[in-house]
Amino acid sequence: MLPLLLLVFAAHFDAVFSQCQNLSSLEFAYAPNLSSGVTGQVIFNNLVHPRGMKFDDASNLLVVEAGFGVVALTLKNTSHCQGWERSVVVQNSGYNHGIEIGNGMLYVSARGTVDAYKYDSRSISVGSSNPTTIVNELGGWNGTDYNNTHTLVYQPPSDTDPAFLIVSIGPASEGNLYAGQASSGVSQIRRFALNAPIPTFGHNWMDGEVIAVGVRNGVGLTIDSGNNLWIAENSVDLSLWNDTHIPVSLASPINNNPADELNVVDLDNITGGFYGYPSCATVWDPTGFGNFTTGEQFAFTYTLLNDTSCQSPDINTPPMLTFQAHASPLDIKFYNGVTGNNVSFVGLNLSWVGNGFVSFHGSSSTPSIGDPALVKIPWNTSTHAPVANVTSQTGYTYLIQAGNLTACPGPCIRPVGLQFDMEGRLFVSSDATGEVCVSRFSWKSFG
Ligand SMILES: *[C@@H]1O[C@H](CO)[C@@H](O)[C@H](O)[C@H]1NC(C)=O
Ligand SMILES: *[C@@H]1O[C@H](CO)[C@@H](O)[C@H](O)[C@H]1NC(C)=O
Ligand SMILES: *[C@@H]1O[C@H](CO)[C@@H](O)[C@H](O)[C@H]1NC(C)=O
Ligand SMILES: *[C@@H]1O[C@H](CO)[C@@H](O)[C@H](O)[C@H]1NC(C)=O
Ligand SMILES: *[C@@H]1O[C@H](CO)[C@@H](O)[C@H](O)[C@H]1NC(C)=O
Ligand SMILES: *[C@@H]1O[C@H](CO)[C@@H](O)[C@H](O)[C@H]1NC(C)=O
Ligand SMILES: *[C@@H]1O[C@H](CO)[C@@H](O)[C@H](O)[C@H]1NC(C)=O
Ligand SMILES: *[C@@H]1O[C@H](CO)[C@@H](O)[C@H](O)[C@H]1NC(C)=O
Ligand SMILES: *[C@@H]1O[C@H](CO)[C@@H](O)[C@H](O)[C@H]1NC(C)=O
Ligand SMILES: *[C@@H]1O[C@H](CO)[C@@H](O)[C@H](O)[C@H]1NC(C)=O
Ligand SMILES: *[C@@H]1O[C@H](CO)[C@@H](O)[C@H](O)[C@H]1NC(C)=O
Ligand SMILES: CC(=O)N[C@H]1CO[C@H](CO)[C@@H](O)[C@@H]1O
Repeated sequence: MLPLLLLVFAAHFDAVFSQCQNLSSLEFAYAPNLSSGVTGQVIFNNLVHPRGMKFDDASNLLVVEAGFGVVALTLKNTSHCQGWERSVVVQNSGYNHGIEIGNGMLYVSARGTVDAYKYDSRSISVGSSNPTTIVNELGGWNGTDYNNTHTLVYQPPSDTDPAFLIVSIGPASEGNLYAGQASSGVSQIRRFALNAPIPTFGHNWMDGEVIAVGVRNGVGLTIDSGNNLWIAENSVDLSLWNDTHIPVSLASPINNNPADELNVVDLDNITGGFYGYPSCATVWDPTGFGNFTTGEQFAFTYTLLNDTSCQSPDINTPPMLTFQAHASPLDIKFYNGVTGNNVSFVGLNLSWVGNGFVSFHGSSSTPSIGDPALVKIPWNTSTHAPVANVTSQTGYTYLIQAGNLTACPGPCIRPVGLQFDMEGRLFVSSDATGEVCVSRFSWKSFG
C-alpha cells in the first residue's frame, strides 16, 4: 500500500515533474545566422526531438517531444526560476509530431492514430482520463507505405459547419505509384467532423473527407483569414526516380530539383483536387532542364502523366510559390502582431504583420542543398496570396539560417514547429538539437 500512496502523492508534487532552465544559462548548440533586425534566444534545450508546438490560452507552450510525449513550457520569474519551466502533460512514446488545441481538447498524433484529451490550461493537465481516439488506421487498407508523422489543424466551426480536425499523411517510400488516388490512403489531406458521434475506436482514416490528393508530404499546414488551407509540401527526391525524361545531370542526390511547394485549398470550396504526386513536380533550378522555367510543371513518371497534362491546371493544381529543392518545409504560420489583451509588444517587426513564416528542416543528405532555416514570405493580405509569382526564386527571405551549411544536416539547427505568442514573438523548435528558441525584433531585454 505504501508505494502506491507515494506514487499518488508524487504525482501531485510539481517538483517531481517540473524542470526549470534559467534563460541566462542557455546558448544555441550551433549558432545560427540571424538577419538584421532579428534576435534569437534559446528558451529551453535538452528536449527529446521537439516537433509540433501549440500555445494554450494561458500562454503555456505545448511541445511534442517525439518518442516521449507532450510537455508544457511555462515562463516563470521566481527566485528559483528566471526562465521557462518544463512539465509533462502526457507521456506516450508513440506521439511524434502533430498537436492542436480546440474547444478544450488537446489533439496529438502518433503513427497510426490521432488521440484527443480533455485539456485544462490552468492546471496544464489532461487529468486522469484515457484519451479518445479520433482517427485510426492512418494509411488505410493500402499496406504500410505511409509516413510516421501527421500534421493536425483544428478548423473552428462556422455558421454552417461543425469544427473539423484536418490531418495530413505522406508516403514512407519514394515510389508509391498509387499515391495520386484518394483510395491509396497516402499523400493526401483529409478532415474529420468533430461534432458527430466519434465511433468507439475512432473514425477510420478512409472515412475522412478528402481535401487534397497527390500532396506528396504536406507537413506544414495552416488556415489563413480567408479560410484557405496553406500546405507546405515536401516534394520528391528525383535521384530515386529513373525516368528517361529527367536529365541525367540532375539525377544525383544533391540535385536542385524539383522545388518544394506552397499549395492552397479553398476550404469553402473543397474539390479534393490533385496536386501532382506521383506524376508531376515543379522546376526550381531550370539549369540543364531544357526550356523549362522555375515554377513550371514537369512529368517525372511518364507512365502516369506527361508534361502537357502536368501543365494543365484542370488535371494538376499548380503551386502558389516554390521553395528551393530539399528545403523540407515543415511548418507555416502567419504573423498577426499583438493578439493578446493588455500585453506588451516584444515581437517581430510590426511591418511584417500578415506575412507567412515557414520552417525549413533542410536536406537530410550531405553535402546539403536545401538549408535549415526560418524564412519569411511577403504576403498580399487582400488577395490572400504570396506577393511573388510561382515563377520566382526570390519569393521569400531568410531570417534565421544554419550558420555552417557544410556541416548540415549534422551539427546544425533544424527548424520544425512554429508558434507566435500573443506578444508577437515567434517560437521555433529544432528537433535535431533538442532546442526551442524565440525570435524577436531587435528587442533588448527578455519580457
Ligand atoms: C536559476 O537562478 C536562480 C537565481 O540565480 C537560482 O537560485 C536557481 O537555482 C537557478 N535555477 C536553475 C534551474 O539553474
Ligand atoms: C492500393 O490502392 C490501389 C488503388 O488505389 C489498389 O489498386 C491496390 O491494389 C492497393 N494496394 C494494396 C496493397 O492494397
Ligand atoms: C517520411 O517522409 C519523408 C519524406 O517526406 C521521408 O524522407 C522519410 O523517410 C519518411 N519517414 C518515414 C518514417 O516514413
Ligand atoms: C470551386 O472550385 C472549382 C474547381 O476549382 C471551380 O471551378 C469553381 O469555380 C469554384 N467555385 C467557387 C464558388 O469558387
Ligand atoms: C520546349 O521547346 C520545345 C521545342 O520548341 C517545345 O515543343 C516544348 O513545348 C517546350 N517546352 C516547354 C515546357 O515550354
Ligand atoms: C499527353 O497526354 C495526353 C492525355 O493522355 C494526350 O492527349 C497527349 O497527346 C499527350 N501529349 C504528348 C505530347 O504526348
Ligand atoms: C494590465 O496589466 C497590468 C500589469 O499586469 C495591470 O496592472 C493592469 O490592471 C492591466 N490593465 C487592464 C486594463 O487589464
Ligand atoms: C507569373 O508570371 C508569369 C510571367 O511573367 C505570368 O505569365 C503569369 O501569369 C504570372 N502568374 C501569376 C499567378 O501571377
Ligand atoms: C553565417 O555567418 C558567418 C559569419 O559571418 C559566415 O561566414 C557564414 O557564411 C554565414 N552562413 C550563411 C549560411 O550565410
Ligand atoms: C563547417 O563544417 C565543416 C564540416 O563539418 C567543418 O569542416 C568546418 O570546419 C566548419 N566551419 C566552421 C567555420 O566551423
Ligand atoms: C522579474 O521579477 C522581478 C522582481 O519582481 C522584476 O524586477 C523583473 O523585471 C521581472 N523580470 C521580468 C523579465 O519580468
Ligand atoms: C521509380 C521508377 O520509375 N522505376 C523504374 C526504373 O526503371 C525500371 C526499368 O525500366 C522500371 O522497371 C522501374 O519501374
